Amino acid sequence: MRRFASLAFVLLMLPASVLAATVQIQIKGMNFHPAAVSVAPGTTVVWTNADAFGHTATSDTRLWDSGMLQPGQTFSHTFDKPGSYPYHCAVHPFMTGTVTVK
Ligand SMILES: [Cu+2]
Repeated sequence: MRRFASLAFVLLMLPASVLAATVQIQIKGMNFHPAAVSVAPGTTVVWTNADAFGHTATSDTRLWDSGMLQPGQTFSHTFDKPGSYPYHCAVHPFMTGTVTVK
């Protein structure tokens, strides 16, 4: 019975991790694709540098900073609180994007 209880507990805990959403953003052609994403709280955003040179994904308010992402490298950040989160590339400040959490 105790064994069943722990199994039930494991099954109950599964959905949270399985359903935790991930959104992919490609850094390509000196742009973020897509530049604007809207996600639910708890979503992990993954940036992948698909360009041939380095970029960053840097929060305008310093909430996160990927540091230099070389070609092929990824960076992820989980957004828990609703709000609008603008970011840019520190190397190319004209590269901008926004993550909206709601
Ligand atoms: Cu850049």
